[in-house]
Amino acid sequence: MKGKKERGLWELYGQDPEKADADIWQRKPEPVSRRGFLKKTGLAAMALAIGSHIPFFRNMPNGFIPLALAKTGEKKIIEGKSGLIVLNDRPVNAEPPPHLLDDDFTPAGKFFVRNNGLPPDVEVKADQWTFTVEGEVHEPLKLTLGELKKKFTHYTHALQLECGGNGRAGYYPPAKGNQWKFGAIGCAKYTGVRLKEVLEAAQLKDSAVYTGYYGADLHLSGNPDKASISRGTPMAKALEEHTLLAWEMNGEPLPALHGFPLRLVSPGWPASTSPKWLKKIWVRNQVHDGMKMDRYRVPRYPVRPGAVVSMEDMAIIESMPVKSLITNPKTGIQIRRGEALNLRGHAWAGERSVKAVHVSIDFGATWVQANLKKPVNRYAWQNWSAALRFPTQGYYEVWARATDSEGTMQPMVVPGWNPSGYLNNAMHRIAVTAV
Ligand SMILES: Nc1nc2c(c(=O)[nH]1)N[C@H]1C(S)=C(S)[C@@H](COP(=O)(O)O)O[C@H]1N2
Ligand SMILES: [Mo]
Repeated sequence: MKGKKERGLWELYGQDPEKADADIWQRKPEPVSRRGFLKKTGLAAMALAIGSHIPFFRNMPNGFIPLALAKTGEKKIIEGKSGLIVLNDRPVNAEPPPHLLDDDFTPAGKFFVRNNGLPPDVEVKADQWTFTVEGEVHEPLKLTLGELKKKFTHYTHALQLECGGNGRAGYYPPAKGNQWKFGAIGCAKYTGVRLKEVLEAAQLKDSAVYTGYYGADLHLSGNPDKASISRGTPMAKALEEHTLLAWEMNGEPLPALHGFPLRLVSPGWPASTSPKWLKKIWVRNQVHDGMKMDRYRVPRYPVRPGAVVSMEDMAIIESMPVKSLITNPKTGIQIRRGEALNLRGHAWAGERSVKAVHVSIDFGATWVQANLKKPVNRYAWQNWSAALRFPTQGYYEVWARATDSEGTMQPMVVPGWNPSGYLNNAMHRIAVTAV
């Protein structure tokens, strides 16, 4: 029989580390206060609830809920994806817990899926897939994927794609939409051609200012005249070297859920600007006004949580902000005191690069600089690692914080509330017990 001490923290409290990120942002104190923990905020009460002494207790921010006590979430499974947490099954939306994102390049089987509508049944051979370039161009194009592959130079880049709503679950009052935690980010190697070269072949008119993208997926209503989503970007983003019309992900044809046979990748921007099952590029003489162009916006100035903000006061999100993840170990690990814990993770910063990652084991009182690699190419996430030792036995948390090339740091707490819950780049943390 196992003694109480040998059973991990997680077993003791019925927590599964894979689910433990659910309330990592401290958004809801209720589940914890129900345990009578907040009422008796004392070292003894907290240590009792966690089942371990907390060496850096005095550094803990007032009212802070230890990760070990965070509320748990639900777990379901979807086909072709191992261990992803399904947030919705119609449309399909699923994300991996952070420790599944440990690979340098995210395999398709672990890559988050965000669908706004119903994916098409692609019946043609990949190379017979057609798409058009129209609007503010002198030479409208209708190309097959086969022709695209023949006519233009191929490039392979590792590119980060993050949903604008990644981290939405951290906002309070809650925003409508998928309650993404940390996993709506991935960095895969995409092979394709530069959108720039295709637009040049179509000869842009001077009036071209914005793109509008259309995919072959159906609106949830089934109405064929309605797009599920149709977003675009200013011309400058479309003309960047790393904006690819891609048909391969990690050396394989794009999987059905990720846009087979052709998608666009606008790296570093909200992934809603990276259409899957691409059928049409409409070059616009104004900001595109397609489906959900009114979404993916944030207030131009800080607003009170829960505020109603008018459309004039909202700006379209462009680059995603600086962020990092701890992908090894998995939260909830137990180690021997004095032994080195090898930490690994990734950091990225939208259009910028990451210049430093720091980690803390004392609730942010002191920080140690991690080893940080350069990106393999612009817009790839950067790998970081650190070896940490824990001075005494007890409950610790490892916090990670990235700083971008302009000196902007990730916030420790959830940043500015916004009505649709975008851009939560608060630090990631894991629970560690030293024995
Ligand atoms: N055609 C089409 N493209 C789309 C979407 C969609 O629903 N339909 N979702 C967008 C959003 S909001 C995101 S976050 C990314 C997700 O890409 P992934 O499913 O390959 O991770 O695809 C984008 N491209
Ligand atoms: Mo998204």
